[in-house]
Amino acid sequence: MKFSIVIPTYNEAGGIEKLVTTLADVFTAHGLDGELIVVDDNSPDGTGAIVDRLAGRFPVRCLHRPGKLGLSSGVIDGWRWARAESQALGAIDADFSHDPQIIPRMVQALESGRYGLAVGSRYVKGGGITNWPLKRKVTSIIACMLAWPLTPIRDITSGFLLVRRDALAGVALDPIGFKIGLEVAAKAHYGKALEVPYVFADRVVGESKLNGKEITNYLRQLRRIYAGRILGRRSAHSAAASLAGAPAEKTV
Ligand SMILES: Nc1nc2c(ncn2[C@@H]2O[C@H](COP(=O)(O)OP(=O)(O)O)[C@@H](O)[C@H]2O)c(=O)[nH]1
Ligand SMILES: [Mg+2]
Repeated sequence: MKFSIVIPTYNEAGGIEKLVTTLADVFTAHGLDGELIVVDDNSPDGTGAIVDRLAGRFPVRCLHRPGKLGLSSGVIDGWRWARAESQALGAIDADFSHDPQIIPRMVQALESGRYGLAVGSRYVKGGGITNWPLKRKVTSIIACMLAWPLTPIRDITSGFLLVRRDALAGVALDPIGFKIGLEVAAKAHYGKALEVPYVFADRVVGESKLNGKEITNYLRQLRRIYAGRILGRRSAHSAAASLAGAPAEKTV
């Protein structure tokens, strides 16, 4: 199965080359036909230029956006830009928090035909979190619990996922905030989902972009999804964007 994985970046110059080469090695070692799409929001540290230099040697392309437009909207724009042959679309953070070594299992899950969505999960047996402060662990668990009524997926705030492309057909994904995994899990037509355990490691290079605004965005996103469910509609918000069409350069 051919697939495309988006890496959203904002100031990830310290680790992006290592991540691209590591992912390319994983693809080669497992005979996987994966494409990498870095969506860079004009990072002041030059992340996008680094990726452009890697593009000839590795299966990677960079979508340059003009400014910081948000994580979820970056993933959605990257998916729109994915090569036509890819039957699955994914996302992984640029900071090595998500373990690239589980990608072959995620691909296998979709290839088996039993699952339409594979989620890298901290909250199933075998998964976990290292070196996160207690405050962040508690915030993450509460964030997940707020979404548990929506799906059986435990790690609903995970941004590490692979989904069948056809599961997104006609689905209006809301580009708000950080939690693209929640959008997909709550709205896409994927049938069954598999949570693949991994141990989340806090970044060692660069800085987290999660802030109070993103926490508010998450609560707004949840409110829209719950409202959509209650009203019997898939999405309750007019800003929602389907995957059809070219990636927006400004707002989605
Ligand atoms: N393109 C883009 N990427 C972003 C943006 N905000 C965060 N990211 C990327 O999204 C990923 C997760 O962000 P991070 O700061 O590590 O969040 P945390 O893991 O929740 O602390 C990283 O690869 C970031 O570089 C954004 O506004 N635009
Ligand atoms: Mg991170």
